[in-house]
Amino acid sequence: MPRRLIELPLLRRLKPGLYVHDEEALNAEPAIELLDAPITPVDAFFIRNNGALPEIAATETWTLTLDGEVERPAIWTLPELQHEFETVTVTAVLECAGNGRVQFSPRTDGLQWRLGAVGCARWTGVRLKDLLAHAGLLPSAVYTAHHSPDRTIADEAKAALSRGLPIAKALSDETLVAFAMNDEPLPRLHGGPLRIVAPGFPGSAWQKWLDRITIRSCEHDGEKMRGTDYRMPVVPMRPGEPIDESRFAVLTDMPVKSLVTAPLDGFTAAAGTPFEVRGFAWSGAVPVAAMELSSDGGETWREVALEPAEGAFGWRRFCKMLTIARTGPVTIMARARDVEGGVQPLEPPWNPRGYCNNQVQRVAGTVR
Ligand SMILES: Nc1nc2c(c(=O)[nH]1)N[C@H]1C(S)=C(S)[C@@H](COP(=O)(O)O)O[C@H]1N2
Ligand SMILES: [Mo]
Repeated sequence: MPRRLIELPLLRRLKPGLYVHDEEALNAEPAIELLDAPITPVDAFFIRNNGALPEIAATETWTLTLDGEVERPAIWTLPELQHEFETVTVTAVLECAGNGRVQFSPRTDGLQWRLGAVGCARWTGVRLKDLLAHAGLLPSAVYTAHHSPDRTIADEAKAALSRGLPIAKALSDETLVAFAMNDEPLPRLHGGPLRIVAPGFPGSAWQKWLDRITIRSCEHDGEKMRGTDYRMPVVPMRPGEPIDESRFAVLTDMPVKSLVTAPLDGFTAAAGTPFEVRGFAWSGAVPVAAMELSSDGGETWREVALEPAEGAFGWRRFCKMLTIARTGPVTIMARARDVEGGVQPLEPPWNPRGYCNNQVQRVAGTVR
């Protein structure tokens, strides 16, 4: 299918240095060192597509329809949205639920993401709740359904992804219909002209190329909302256990997590000489409380300071000078804790599709 591969040079030009997992649907992630900035630049931001990139007509002719369980269905062009509703900016982490999947053992289906399917950006748009208020939600409204023109690679008739939000999340202040990323028009690779921004929810809930929102009276059951797609077992499962899909629930808030952006795996440090350990901590709905590092295989942990986030859904930087006296191999371990006591585990809870791996990160190096 050569017409899809045409997009690969575009990706290489716009995002040099990303590791491309899949050329047909364009899935790519940056090396960890590219994530060492408080606001992830667009050219370092991962891309996740479940289908082919859609053909996008000019931004000015793009429309968003809102219908379903509402009193007054509506349709807006992008300029109309921008003029009729207040524009707000939210800084938020966008993370694919499959980020870190490669660390699951036994291996699970799905793209074998390393640790780079995450970034923190400034998202600008209108509040979804303002659009819903304008249309007037009926009492029967319980879920949103989001639609886009992108189609599955194997089947042109099938939507690549159609996800939705519980109505409470749709009505939250932070949930946007966004048209800009890092103060620039939302790039096409990130869903421009319009996408959902659902801070704290997995990336799959951040529908790209949004052209219709239908309000539903039941949980949405669109593409990638059924079976084990972006759903987790309600009670933890053992590998090999039979799958009972009725005991799976849609992924909502992401767990507490952190990323060490320096030093990198394979680093060397001089004995007795300080070197900097730094990175970010974030979580879904429950705020981050603390960040801890260990350099002795997890025997002892020391708390390190976290800088304030840019808003409730941004990530928080930590920077700590470490000095290790003894020469030989060393592993730095990092874990964040949330205000409810949730902490990154040593082993991620295994699940059939490899979602939500928030295991303690290990960075191995040598002290000389
Ligand atoms: N229309 C559409 N929206 C989508 C997807 C998709 O395949 N199609 N993928 C989702 C998933 S799984 C993720 S992780 C994020 C990734 O957003 P990004 O490509 O801007 O990083 O987009 C989400 N929105
Ligand atoms: Mo994702």
